[in-house]
Amino acid sequence: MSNHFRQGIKNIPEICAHHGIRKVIIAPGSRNAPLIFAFTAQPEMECLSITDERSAAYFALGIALQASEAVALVCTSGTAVLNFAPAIAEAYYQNLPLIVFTADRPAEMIDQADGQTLRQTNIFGNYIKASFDLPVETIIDSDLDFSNRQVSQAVDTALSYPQGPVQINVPMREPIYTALPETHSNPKIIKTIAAQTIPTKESLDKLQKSWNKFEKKMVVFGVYPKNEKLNKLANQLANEPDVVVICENLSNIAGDKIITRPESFFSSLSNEEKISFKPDLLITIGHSVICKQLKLFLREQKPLEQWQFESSLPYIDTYKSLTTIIPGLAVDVLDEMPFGKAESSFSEKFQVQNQIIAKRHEAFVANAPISDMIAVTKLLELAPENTTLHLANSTSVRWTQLFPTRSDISYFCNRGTSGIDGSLSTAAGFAYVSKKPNVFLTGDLSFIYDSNGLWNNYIGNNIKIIVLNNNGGNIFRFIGDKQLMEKSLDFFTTPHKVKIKPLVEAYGLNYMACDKTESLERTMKEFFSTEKATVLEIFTDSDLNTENYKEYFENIRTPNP
Ligand SMILES: Cc1ncc(C[n+]2csc(CCOP(=O)(O)OP(=O)(O)O)c2C)c(N)n1
Repeated sequence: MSNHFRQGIKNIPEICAHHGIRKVIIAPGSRNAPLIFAFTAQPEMECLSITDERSAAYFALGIALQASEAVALVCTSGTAVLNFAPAIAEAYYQNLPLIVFTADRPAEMIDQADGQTLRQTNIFGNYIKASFDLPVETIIDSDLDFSNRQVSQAVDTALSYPQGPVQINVPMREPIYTALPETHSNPKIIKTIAAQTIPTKESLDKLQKSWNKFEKKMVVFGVYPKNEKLNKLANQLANEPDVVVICENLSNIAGDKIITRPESFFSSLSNEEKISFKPDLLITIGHSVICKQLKLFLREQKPLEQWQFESSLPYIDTYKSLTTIIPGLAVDVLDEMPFGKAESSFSEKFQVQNQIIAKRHEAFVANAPISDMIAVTKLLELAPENTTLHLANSTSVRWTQLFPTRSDISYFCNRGTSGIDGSLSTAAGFAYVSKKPNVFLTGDLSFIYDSNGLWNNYIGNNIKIIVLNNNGGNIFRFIGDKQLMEKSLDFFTTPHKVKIKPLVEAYGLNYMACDKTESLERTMKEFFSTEKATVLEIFTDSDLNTENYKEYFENIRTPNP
Protein backbone atom coordinates (compact mmCIF):
# COMPACT_ATOMS: atom_id res chain seq x y z
CA MET A 1 0.00 0.00 0.00
CA SER A 2 1.32 3.45 -0.85
CA ASN A 3 1.82 5.70 2.14
CA HIS A 4 -0.65 8.26 0.64
CA PHE A 5 -3.32 6.73 2.84
CA ARG A 6 -1.86 8.87 5.64
CA GLN A 7 -1.90 12.18 3.72
CA GLY A 8 -4.82 13.37 5.87
CA ILE A 9 -2.80 12.83 9.04
CA LYS A 10 0.25 14.49 7.56
CA ASN A 11 -1.87 17.59 6.87
CA ILE A 12 -3.25 17.95 10.42
CA PRO A 13 -0.38 19.98 11.97
CA GLU A 14 -0.20 22.26 8.93
CA ILE A 15 -3.91 23.08 9.23
CA CYS A 16 -3.51 23.61 13.00
CA ALA A 17 -0.55 25.93 12.41
CA HIS A 18 -2.63 28.02 9.95
CA HIS A 19 -5.21 28.43 12.72
CA GLY A 20 -2.55 29.78 15.09
CA ILE A 21 -1.82 26.67 17.15
CA ARG A 22 1.78 26.65 18.27
CA LYS A 23 1.89 24.10 21.07
CA VAL A 24 0.98 20.46 21.24
CA ILE A 25 1.21 18.20 24.27
CA ILE A 26 1.84 14.61 23.30
CA ALA A 27 1.21 11.66 25.59
CA PRO A 28 3.11 8.54 24.46
CA GLY A 29 1.59 5.49 22.75
CA SER A 30 1.66 3.36 19.68
CA ARG A 31 -1.64 3.98 17.92
CA ASN A 32 -0.85 7.71 17.91
CA ALA A 33 2.59 7.19 16.29
CA PRO A 34 1.50 8.71 12.92
CA LEU A 35 0.18 11.79 14.76
CA ILE A 36 3.48 12.04 16.65
CA PHE A 37 5.44 11.78 13.38
CA ALA A 38 3.26 14.48 11.82
CA PHE A 39 3.34 16.99 14.70
CA THR A 40 7.06 16.65 15.40
CA ALA A 41 7.78 17.33 11.71
CA GLN A 42 5.84 20.62 11.67
CA PRO A 43 8.38 23.45 12.09
CA GLU A 44 6.02 26.01 13.72
CA MET A 45 4.89 23.53 16.34
CA GLU A 46 6.45 23.21 19.79
CA CYS A 47 5.91 19.62 20.91
CA LEU A 48 5.90 18.81 24.62
CA SER A 49 5.95 15.29 25.98
CA ILE A 50 3.93 14.45 29.13
CA THR A 51 3.19 10.83 30.05
CA ASP A 52 0.21 11.13 32.40
CA GLU A 53 -2.74 12.13 30.24
CA ARG A 54 -4.72 13.66 33.12
CA SER A 55 -1.82 15.93 33.97
CA ALA A 56 -0.99 16.58 30.29
CA ALA A 57 -4.49 17.88 29.59
CA TYR A 58 -4.49 20.17 32.65
CA PHE A 59 -1.02 21.39 31.65
CA ALA A 60 -2.45 22.25 28.20
CA LEU A 61 -5.32 24.06 29.91
CA GLY A 62 -2.80 26.13 31.89
CA ILE A 63 -1.03 27.13 28.67
CA ALA A 64 -4.34 28.02 26.99
CA LEU A 65 -5.24 30.21 30.00
CA GLN A 66 -1.95 32.10 30.03
CA ALA A 67 -1.39 32.47 26.31
CA SER A 68 -5.06 32.95 25.31
CA GLU A 69 -4.53 30.52 22.45
CA ALA A 70 -5.70 27.06 21.45
CA VAL A 71 -3.48 24.17 22.51
CA ALA A 72 -3.47 20.73 20.89
CA LEU A 73 -3.35 17.43 22.75
CA VAL A 74 -2.51 14.01 21.34
CA CYS A 75 -2.98 10.63 22.98
CA THR A 76 -3.17 6.97 22.10
CA SER A 77 -6.34 4.84 22.20
CA GLY A 78 -8.06 3.25 25.20
CA THR A 79 -8.13 4.60 28.75
CA ALA A 80 -5.52 7.20 27.76
CA VAL A 81 -8.43 9.06 26.15
CA LEU A 82 -10.58 8.92 29.29
CA ASN A 83 -7.75 10.36 31.34
CA PHE A 84 -8.08 13.59 29.36
CA ALA A 85 -11.69 13.90 30.55
CA PRO A 86 -11.32 15.92 33.79
CA ALA A 87 -9.36 18.71 32.09
CA ILE A 88 -11.73 18.67 29.13
CA ALA A 89 -14.70 19.21 31.44
CA GLU A 90 -12.80 22.03 33.15
CA ALA A 91 -11.94 23.59 29.77
CA TYR A 92 -15.60 23.28 28.73
CA TYR A 93 -16.82 25.27 31.74
CA GLN A 94 -13.94 27.75 31.53
CA ASN A 95 -14.44 28.22 27.75
CA LEU A 96 -10.88 27.29 26.85
CA PRO A 97 -9.95 25.97 23.40
CA LEU A 98 -8.27 22.56 23.63
CA ILE A 99 -7.94 20.60 20.38
CA VAL A 100 -7.93 16.98 21.44
CA PHE A 101 -6.62 14.36 18.99
CA THR A 102 -7.43 10.82 20.11
CA ALA A 103 -5.88 7.99 18.09
CA ASP A 104 -8.27 5.08 17.54
CA ARG A 105 -8.65 1.73 15.86
CA PRO A 106 -10.96 1.50 12.83
CA ALA A 107 -14.68 0.88 13.45
CA GLU A 108 -14.51 -2.83 12.55
CA MET A 109 -12.15 -3.45 15.50
CA ILE A 110 -14.18 -1.76 18.21
CA ASP A 111 -15.70 -4.17 20.79
CA GLN A 112 -13.90 -7.09 19.16
CA ALA A 113 -11.77 -8.00 22.18
CA ASP A 114 -8.77 -6.20 20.77
CA GLY A 115 -6.23 -4.56 23.08
CA GLN A 116 -6.42 -0.96 24.26
CA THR A 117 -9.74 -0.34 22.57
CA LEU A 118 -12.91 1.30 23.72
CA ARG A 119 -15.73 3.34 22.17
CA GLN A 120 -14.09 6.69 21.48
CA THR A 121 -16.51 8.44 19.17
CA ASN A 122 -17.95 11.43 21.03
CA ILE A 123 -16.49 9.96 24.22
CA PHE A 124 -16.55 13.32 26.07
CA GLY A 125 -20.28 13.58 25.30
CA ASN A 126 -21.65 16.36 27.46
CA TYR A 127 -18.39 18.24 28.01
CA ILE A 128 -17.18 18.97 24.53
CA LYS A 129 -18.17 21.70 22.10
CA ALA A 130 -18.08 19.28 19.18
CA SER A 131 -16.62 15.90 18.23
CA PHE A 132 -15.29 14.90 14.83
CA ASP A 133 -14.24 11.56 13.34
CA LEU A 134 -11.65 11.52 10.60
CA PRO A 135 -11.74 8.94 7.78
CA VAL A 136 -9.59 5.86 8.35
CA GLU A 137 -7.70 6.45 5.11
CA THR A 138 -7.37 9.27 2.61
CA ILE A 139 -6.45 7.41 -0.55
CA ILE A 140 -9.13 9.10 -2.64
CA ASP A 141 -9.35 12.90 -2.96
CA SER A 142 -12.82 13.24 -1.49
CA ASP A 143 -11.67 11.51 1.72
CA LEU A 144 -8.68 13.81 1.92
CA ASP A 145 -10.87 16.90 1.39
CA PHE A 146 -13.23 15.63 4.06
CA SER A 147 -10.39 15.01 6.52
CA ASN A 148 -8.88 18.47 5.93
CA ARG A 149 -12.27 20.13 6.26
CA GLN A 150 -13.04 18.33 9.53
CA VAL A 151 -9.76 19.51 11.07
CA SER A 152 -10.35 23.12 9.96
CA GLN A 153 -13.90 23.03 11.26
CA ALA A 154 -12.85 21.50 14.58
CA VAL A 155 -10.21 24.14 15.30
CA ASP A 156 -12.53 26.91 14.11
CA THR A 157 -15.29 25.61 16.40
CA ALA A 158 -12.97 25.56 19.40
CA LEU A 159 -11.89 29.13 18.71
CA SER A 160 -15.27 30.67 17.99
CA TYR A 161 -17.16 32.41 20.81
CA PRO A 162 -17.79 30.97 23.35
CA GLN A 163 -14.56 29.01 23.05
CA GLY A 164 -14.26 25.42 24.26
CA PRO A 165 -12.65 22.02 23.74
CA VAL A 166 -13.19 19.82 20.66
CA GLN A 167 -12.33 16.19 20.02
CA ILE A 168 -10.91 14.88 16.77
CA ASN A 169 -10.97 11.11 16.82
CA VAL A 170 -8.43 9.62 14.42
CA PRO A 171 -9.04 5.95 13.52
CA MET A 172 -6.04 4.25 11.91
CA ARG A 173 -5.39 0.85 10.34
CA GLU A 174 -2.13 -1.06 10.48
CA PRO A 175 0.63 -0.53 9.60
CA ILE A 176 1.06 2.13 12.25
CA TYR A 177 4.83 2.42 12.09
CA THR A 178 5.27 3.60 8.57
CA ALA A 179 6.67 6.87 7.22
CA LEU A 180 4.23 9.65 6.36
CA PRO A 181 3.98 10.64 2.69
CA GLU A 182 6.62 13.01 1.34
CA THR A 183 4.01 14.84 -0.76
CA HIS A 184 2.81 18.26 0.21
CA SER A 185 -0.87 18.37 -0.71
CA ASN A 186 -1.52 22.05 0.11
CA PRO A 187 -4.60 21.46 2.26
CA LYS A 188 -7.41 23.97 1.93
CA ILE A 189 -7.79 26.08 5.08
CA ILE A 190 -11.23 27.34 6.06
CA LYS A 191 -11.43 30.02 8.77
CA THR A 192 -14.17 31.99 10.50
CA ILE A 193 -13.19 35.61 10.90
CA ALA A 194 -13.45 37.38 14.27
CA ALA A 195 -16.72 39.23 14.82
CA GLN A 196 -18.18 41.46 17.50
CA THR A 197 -21.72 41.29 18.81
CA ILE A 198 -23.30 44.52 20.00
CA PRO A 199 -27.01 44.91 20.84
CA THR A 200 -29.02 46.97 18.40
CA LYS A 201 -29.49 50.72 18.96
CA GLU A 202 -33.08 50.01 19.97
CA SER A 203 -32.00 47.46 22.61
CA LEU A 204 -29.31 49.79 23.96
CA ASP A 205 -31.89 52.60 24.31
CA LYS A 206 -34.14 50.26 26.28
CA LEU A 207 -31.27 49.27 28.58
CA GLN A 208 -30.36 52.90 29.07
CA LYS A 209 -33.94 53.75 30.06
CA SER A 210 -33.99 50.96 32.62
CA TRP A 211 -30.60 52.03 33.92
CA ASN A 212 -31.86 55.57 34.49
CA LYS A 213 -34.98 54.32 36.23
CA PHE A 214 -33.12 52.44 39.02
CA GLU A 215 -31.42 54.21 41.92
CA LYS A 216 -29.65 51.23 43.43
CA LYS A 217 -27.46 49.25 41.04
CA MET A 218 -25.16 46.38 41.85
CA VAL A 219 -22.60 44.98 39.39
CA VAL A 220 -21.18 41.55 40.26
CA PHE A 221 -18.16 40.25 38.38
CA GLY A 222 -17.53 36.49 38.34
CA VAL A 223 -14.30 34.69 37.44
CA TYR A 224 -12.52 36.74 34.76
CA PRO A 225 -8.89 36.85 33.62
CA LYS A 226 -7.11 40.19 34.06
CA ASN A 227 -8.47 42.71 31.57
CA GLU A 228 -7.29 46.32 31.88
CA LYS A 229 -10.21 47.75 29.94
CA LEU A 230 -12.74 45.93 32.11
CA ASN A 231 -10.88 46.95 35.26
CA LYS A 232 -11.07 50.60 34.20
CA LEU A 233 -14.74 50.31 33.39
CA ALA A 234 -15.49 48.60 36.73
CA ASN A 235 -13.71 51.41 38.59
CA GLN A 236 -15.59 54.03 36.58
CA LEU A 237 -18.88 52.37 37.54
CA ALA A 238 -17.80 52.09 41.18
CA ASN A 239 -17.34 55.86 41.30
CA GLU A 240 -21.02 56.46 40.54
CA PRO A 241 -22.99 57.17 43.75
CA ASP A 242 -25.81 54.80 42.75
CA VAL A 243 -23.61 51.85 41.73
CA VAL A 244 -21.82 49.29 43.87
CA VAL A 245 -19.31 46.94 42.22
CA ILE A 246 -18.56 43.54 43.74
CA CYS A 247 -15.58 41.48 42.62
CA GLU A 248 -13.97 38.43 44.21
CA ASN A 249 -10.21 38.12 43.73
CA LEU A 250 -10.79 35.71 40.81
CA SER A 251 -12.44 38.59 38.88
CA ASN A 252 -9.00 40.21 38.78
CA ILE A 253 -10.52 43.63 39.30
CA ALA A 254 -9.48 45.94 42.12
CA GLY A 255 -9.83 49.57 43.16
CA ASP A 256 -10.58 51.76 46.17
CA LYS A 257 -14.34 51.60 45.79
CA ILE A 258 -14.65 47.98 44.74
CA ILE A 259 -16.01 45.53 47.31
CA THR A 260 -13.49 42.69 46.95
CA ARG A 261 -14.48 40.64 50.00
CA PRO A 262 -18.16 39.83 49.56
CA GLU A 263 -18.06 36.75 51.83
CA SER A 264 -16.98 38.92 54.77
CA PHE A 265 -19.17 41.82 53.68
CA PHE A 266 -22.46 39.97 53.56
CA SER A 267 -21.57 37.87 56.63
CA SER A 268 -21.24 41.09 58.58
CA LEU A 269 -24.85 42.13 58.02
CA SER A 270 -27.82 41.13 60.15
CA ASN A 271 -31.01 40.07 58.35
CA GLU A 272 -32.61 43.45 59.09
CA GLU A 273 -29.57 45.34 57.81
CA LYS A 274 -29.51 43.33 54.59
CA ILE A 275 -32.83 44.84 53.48
CA SER A 276 -31.29 48.29 53.12
CA PHE A 277 -28.46 46.91 50.92
CA LYS A 278 -30.90 45.43 48.40
CA PRO A 279 -30.25 46.53 44.79
CA ASP A 280 -33.01 47.34 42.27
CA LEU A 281 -30.90 46.37 39.29
CA LEU A 282 -28.30 43.59 39.32
CA ILE A 283 -25.77 43.27 36.50
CA THR A 284 -23.72 40.07 36.41
CA ILE A 285 -20.65 39.61 34.25
CA GLY A 286 -18.60 36.52 33.51
CA HIS A 287 -18.41 33.12 35.11
CA SER A 288 -19.53 31.95 38.54
CA VAL A 289 -18.77 33.48 41.93
CA ILE A 290 -17.62 31.42 44.89
CA CYS A 291 -19.09 33.58 47.64
CA LYS A 292 -21.98 31.76 49.31
CA GLN A 293 -23.10 34.76 51.37
CA LEU A 294 -23.51 36.87 48.23
CA LYS A 295 -25.67 34.18 46.62
CA LEU A 296 -27.83 33.89 49.74
CA PHE A 297 -28.13 37.67 50.01
CA LEU A 298 -29.23 38.11 46.40
CA ARG A 299 -31.68 35.22 46.51
CA GLU A 300 -33.34 36.79 49.56
CA GLN A 301 -33.07 40.42 48.52
CA LYS A 302 -34.20 39.90 44.94
CA PRO A 303 -33.51 42.79 42.57
CA LEU A 304 -36.28 43.91 40.22
CA GLU A 305 -34.16 43.14 37.16
CA GLN A 306 -31.00 41.19 36.44
CA TRP A 307 -28.93 41.58 33.29
CA GLN A 308 -26.38 38.89 32.50
CA PHE A 309 -23.33 39.42 30.30
CA GLU A 310 -20.99 36.65 29.09
CA SER A 311 -22.04 33.57 30.99
CA SER A 312 -20.30 30.32 30.08
CA LEU A 313 -23.71 28.80 29.36
CA PRO A 314 -26.92 30.61 28.45
CA TYR A 315 -29.75 30.92 30.95
CA ILE A 316 -27.73 30.71 34.15
CA ASP A 317 -30.13 32.02 36.77
CA THR A 318 -27.94 31.72 39.89
CA TYR A 319 -29.82 34.39 41.84
CA LYS A 320 -33.28 33.51 40.50
CA SER A 321 -33.77 37.04 39.25
CA LEU A 322 -32.49 36.83 35.67
CA THR A 323 -34.58 38.95 33.29
CA THR A 324 -32.24 39.96 30.46
CA ILE A 325 -29.37 38.26 28.63
CA ILE A 326 -27.02 40.62 26.84
CA PRO A 327 -24.93 39.06 24.08
CA GLY A 328 -21.46 40.39 23.36
CA LEU A 329 -18.53 41.26 25.52
CA ALA A 330 -19.33 43.39 28.57
CA VAL A 331 -16.52 45.85 27.79
CA ASP A 332 -17.88 46.50 24.32
CA VAL A 333 -21.51 46.85 25.36
CA LEU A 334 -20.99 48.86 28.56
CA ASP A 335 -18.70 51.17 26.62
CA GLU A 336 -21.65 52.06 24.40
CA MET A 337 -23.84 53.10 27.31
CA PRO A 338 -23.67 56.72 28.49
CA PHE A 339 -24.85 55.91 32.07
CA GLY A 340 -26.80 58.76 33.64
CA LYS A 341 -25.61 60.20 36.93
CA ALA A 342 -28.01 59.88 39.85
CA GLU A 343 -28.26 61.27 43.35
CA SER A 344 -27.96 58.32 45.68
CA SER A 345 -26.35 57.22 48.93
CA PHE A 346 -26.35 53.56 47.88
CA SER A 347 -22.61 53.30 47.20
CA GLU A 348 -21.69 55.29 50.31
CA LYS A 349 -23.54 52.80 52.50
CA PHE A 350 -21.39 49.95 51.16
CA GLN A 351 -18.17 51.93 51.55
CA VAL A 352 -18.86 52.63 55.22
CA GLN A 353 -19.54 48.96 55.96
CA ASN A 354 -16.45 47.94 54.00
CA GLN A 355 -14.26 50.11 56.25
CA ILE A 356 -15.74 48.47 59.34
CA ILE A 357 -14.85 45.02 57.97
CA ALA A 358 -11.32 46.07 57.08
CA LYS A 359 -10.69 47.16 60.69
CA ARG A 360 -12.15 43.95 62.14
CA HIS A 361 -10.04 41.88 59.74
CA GLU A 362 -6.79 43.65 60.67
CA ALA A 363 -7.45 43.29 64.38
CA PHE A 364 -8.13 39.58 64.00
CA VAL A 365 -5.07 38.61 61.96
CA ALA A 366 -2.74 40.68 64.15
CA ASN A 367 -3.01 38.14 66.98
CA ALA A 368 -3.55 34.76 65.33
CA PRO A 369 -0.92 31.96 65.73
CA ILE A 370 0.47 29.90 62.83
CA SER A 371 -2.47 28.68 60.83
CA ASP A 372 -3.63 28.58 57.23
CA MET A 373 -5.01 32.08 57.63
CA ILE A 374 -1.72 33.51 58.84
CA ALA A 375 0.18 31.72 56.08
CA VAL A 376 -2.15 33.40 53.57
CA THR A 377 -1.68 36.77 55.32
CA LYS A 378 2.11 36.48 54.91
CA LEU A 379 1.83 35.15 51.38
CA LEU A 380 -0.23 38.15 50.29
CA GLU A 381 2.14 40.51 52.08
CA LEU A 382 5.35 39.05 50.69
CA ALA A 383 4.55 37.66 47.22
CA PRO A 384 6.70 39.44 44.60
CA GLU A 385 5.14 42.16 42.51
CA ASN A 386 3.11 40.98 39.51
CA THR A 387 2.87 37.43 40.80
CA THR A 388 0.37 35.08 39.21
CA LEU A 389 -1.32 33.31 42.11
CA HIS A 390 -2.83 29.89 41.36
CA LEU A 391 -5.26 28.70 43.98
CA ALA A 392 -6.31 25.12 44.62
CA ASN A 393 -9.76 24.08 45.74
CA SER A 394 -10.95 24.42 48.38
CA THR A 395 -9.79 26.38 51.46
CA SER A 396 -6.79 27.86 49.57
CA VAL A 397 -9.12 29.81 47.33
CA ARG A 398 -11.55 30.54 50.17
CA TRP A 399 -8.94 31.94 52.59
CA THR A 400 -7.52 34.31 49.99
CA GLN A 401 -11.01 35.69 49.38
CA LEU A 402 -11.04 37.14 52.89
CA PHE A 403 -8.21 39.52 51.99
CA PRO A 404 -8.29 42.62 49.82
CA THR A 405 -7.43 41.90 46.18
CA ARG A 406 -3.88 42.97 45.31
CA SER A 407 -4.14 44.84 42.03
CA ASP A 408 -0.75 43.68 40.73
CA ILE A 409 -1.52 39.97 41.30
CA SER A 410 -3.40 37.81 38.78
CA TYR A 411 -5.57 35.25 40.54
CA PHE A 412 -6.55 31.89 39.03
CA CYS A 413 -8.39 28.78 40.20
CA ASN A 414 -9.99 25.88 38.37
CA ARG A 415 -13.56 26.88 39.22
CA GLY A 416 -15.12 25.45 36.04
CA THR A 417 -15.74 22.19 37.87
CA SER A 418 -13.75 22.91 41.08
CA GLY A 419 -11.75 19.67 40.98
CA ILE A 420 -8.74 18.99 43.19
CA ASP A 421 -7.25 16.74 40.52
CA GLY A 422 -5.41 19.12 38.23
CA SER A 423 -4.56 22.40 39.95
CA LEU A 424 -0.82 21.75 40.09
CA SER A 425 -0.62 20.67 36.43
CA THR A 426 -2.63 23.74 35.40
CA ALA A 427 -0.29 26.04 37.34
CA ALA A 428 2.74 24.27 35.86
CA GLY A 429 1.42 24.69 32.29
CA PHE A 430 0.61 28.33 32.93
CA ALA A 431 4.05 29.02 34.47
CA TYR A 432 5.76 27.29 31.55
CA VAL A 433 4.58 30.01 29.15
CA SER A 434 4.66 32.86 31.67
CA LYS A 435 7.54 35.24 32.23
CA LYS A 436 6.26 36.31 35.64
CA PRO A 437 6.66 34.71 39.07
CA ASN A 438 3.99 32.05 39.61
CA VAL A 439 2.89 30.90 43.04
CA PHE A 440 0.63 27.91 43.59
CA LEU A 441 -1.18 27.74 46.94
CA THR A 442 -2.65 24.35 47.75
CA GLY A 443 -3.86 22.02 50.48
CA ASP A 444 -2.04 18.74 51.11
CA LEU A 445 -4.64 16.48 49.45
CA SER A 446 -4.88 18.54 46.31
CA PHE A 447 -1.06 18.64 46.08
CA ILE A 448 -0.62 14.89 46.54
CA TYR A 449 -3.52 14.09 44.20
CA ASP A 450 -1.92 16.00 41.33
CA SER A 451 1.75 15.57 42.27
CA ASN A 452 2.16 14.04 38.80
CA GLY A 453 1.97 17.66 37.70
CA LEU A 454 5.69 17.74 38.56
CA TRP A 455 6.36 14.69 36.37
CA ASN A 456 7.49 16.49 33.23
CA ASN A 457 10.54 18.33 31.97
CA TYR A 458 8.92 21.76 31.83
CA ILE A 459 8.96 22.89 35.45
CA GLY A 460 10.73 26.23 35.29
CA ASN A 461 12.28 28.22 38.11
CA ASN A 462 9.45 30.75 38.03
CA ILE A 463 7.12 28.48 39.98
CA LYS A 464 6.90 28.35 43.76
CA ILE A 465 4.48 26.09 45.59
CA ILE A 466 3.06 26.52 49.08
CA VAL A 467 1.42 23.43 50.58
CA LEU A 468 -0.78 24.13 53.59
CA ASN A 469 -0.45 20.76 55.26
CA ASN A 470 -3.27 20.40 57.75
CA ASN A 471 -3.35 16.60 57.30
CA GLY A 472 -6.39 16.19 55.09
CA GLY A 473 -9.30 18.10 53.68
CA ASN A 474 -9.82 20.92 56.16
CA ILE A 475 -12.74 22.30 54.17
CA PHE A 476 -15.07 19.58 55.46
CA ARG A 477 -14.54 20.75 59.03
CA PHE A 478 -15.53 24.27 57.98
CA ILE A 479 -18.69 23.41 56.14
CA GLY A 480 -19.92 20.20 57.77
CA ASP A 481 -22.00 19.58 60.86
CA LYS A 482 -19.59 18.52 63.62
CA GLN A 483 -22.01 16.29 65.47
CA LEU A 484 -23.38 14.60 62.39
CA MET A 485 -19.90 13.91 61.00
CA GLU A 486 -18.25 12.85 64.25
CA LYS A 487 -18.10 9.09 63.58
CA SER A 488 -17.33 9.36 59.90
CA LEU A 489 -15.13 12.47 59.87
CA ASP A 490 -12.06 10.61 58.56
CA PHE A 491 -14.00 9.62 55.45
CA PHE A 492 -14.38 13.28 54.64
CA THR A 493 -11.04 14.70 55.73
CA THR A 494 -8.95 11.59 54.85
CA PRO A 495 -5.91 12.08 57.09
CA HIS A 496 -2.83 10.36 55.67
CA LYS A 497 0.82 9.46 56.24
CA VAL A 498 2.26 10.76 52.98
CA LYS A 499 5.62 12.50 53.34
CA ILE A 500 5.70 15.47 51.04
CA LYS A 501 9.46 16.14 51.37
CA PRO A 502 10.68 12.94 49.61
CA LEU A 503 7.89 13.30 47.07
CA VAL A 504 9.10 16.78 46.15
CA GLU A 505 12.73 15.69 46.12
CA ALA A 506 11.91 12.78 43.83
CA TYR A 507 10.94 15.33 41.23
CA GLY A 508 14.11 17.36 41.82
CA LEU A 509 12.53 20.47 43.34
CA ASN A 510 13.83 22.43 46.33
CA TYR A 511 12.01 21.74 49.57
CA MET A 512 11.47 24.00 52.59
CA ALA A 513 9.28 23.63 55.65
CA CYS A 514 7.85 25.76 58.44
CA ASP A 515 5.80 24.92 61.53
CA LYS A 516 6.34 27.93 63.80
CA THR A 517 4.75 31.36 63.84
CA GLU A 518 8.08 33.00 64.77
CA SER A 519 9.90 31.69 61.70
CA LEU A 520 7.06 32.00 59.17
CA GLU A 521 7.94 35.46 57.87
CA ARG A 522 11.66 34.74 57.59
CA THR A 523 11.05 31.38 55.88
CA MET A 524 8.61 32.86 53.44
CA LYS A 525 11.00 35.68 52.52
CA GLU A 526 13.73 33.12 51.91
CA PHE A 527 11.30 30.99 49.90
CA PHE A 528 10.38 33.89 47.62
CA SER A 529 14.02 34.77 47.08
CA THR A 530 15.16 31.27 46.03
CA GLU A 531 15.98 31.02 42.37
CA LYS A 532 14.88 27.41 41.93
CA ALA A 533 11.42 25.91 41.73
CA THR A 534 10.64 25.31 45.40
CA VAL A 535 7.94 23.76 47.53
CA LEU A 536 7.31 25.29 50.97
CA GLU A 537 5.34 22.99 53.25
CA ILE A 538 3.63 24.82 56.09
CA PHE A 539 2.35 22.56 58.85
CA THR A 540 -0.82 23.79 60.49
CA ASP A 541 -3.33 22.34 62.91
CA SER A 542 -6.71 21.47 61.42
CA ASP A 543 -8.60 22.09 64.70
CA LEU A 544 -7.00 25.48 65.06
CA ASN A 545 -7.73 26.38 61.43
CA THR A 546 -11.36 25.43 61.95
CA GLU A 547 -11.63 27.48 65.13
CA ASN A 548 -9.88 30.35 63.38
CA TYR A 549 -12.34 30.29 60.49
CA LYS A 550 -15.36 30.24 62.78
CA GLU A 551 -13.96 32.95 65.08
CA TYR A 552 -13.07 35.10 62.11
CA PHE A 553 -16.68 35.21 60.97
CA GLU A 554 -17.97 35.70 64.51
CA ASN A 555 -15.65 38.68 64.76
CA ILE A 556 -16.81 40.00 61.38
CA ARG A 557 -20.43 39.59 62.52
CA THR A 558 -20.05 41.75 65.64
CA PRO A 559 -23.23 43.86 65.65
CA ASN A 560 -22.72 47.34 64.28
CA PRO A 561 -22.90 50.06 66.97
C1 LIG B 1 -11.47 15.38 41.83
C2 LIG B 1 -12.15 15.82 43.09
N1 LIG B 1 -12.43 14.91 44.05
C3 LIG B 1 -13.02 15.29 45.20
C4 LIG B 1 -13.36 16.60 45.41
C5 LIG B 1 -14.04 17.02 46.69
N2 LIG B 1 -13.13 17.84 47.51
C6 LIG B 1 -13.20 19.18 47.54
S1 LIG B 1 -12.08 19.88 48.52
C7 LIG B 1 -11.49 18.39 48.99
C8 LIG B 1 -10.39 18.31 50.02
C9 LIG B 1 -9.18 19.06 49.63
O1 LIG B 1 -8.23 18.91 50.63
P1 LIG B 1 -6.88 19.71 50.64
O2 LIG B 1 -6.31 19.71 49.27
O3 LIG B 1 -6.00 19.19 51.70
O4 LIG B 1 -7.33 21.20 50.91
P2 LIG B 1 -8.07 21.85 52.17
O5 LIG B 1 -9.45 21.35 52.25
O6 LIG B 1 -7.29 21.52 53.40
O7 LIG B 1 -8.00 23.25 51.78
C10 LIG B 1 -12.15 17.35 48.34
C11 LIG B 1 -11.85 15.91 48.54
C12 LIG B 1 -13.07 17.52 44.37
N3 LIG B 1 -13.35 18.80 44.46
N4 LIG B 1 -12.45 17.10 43.24
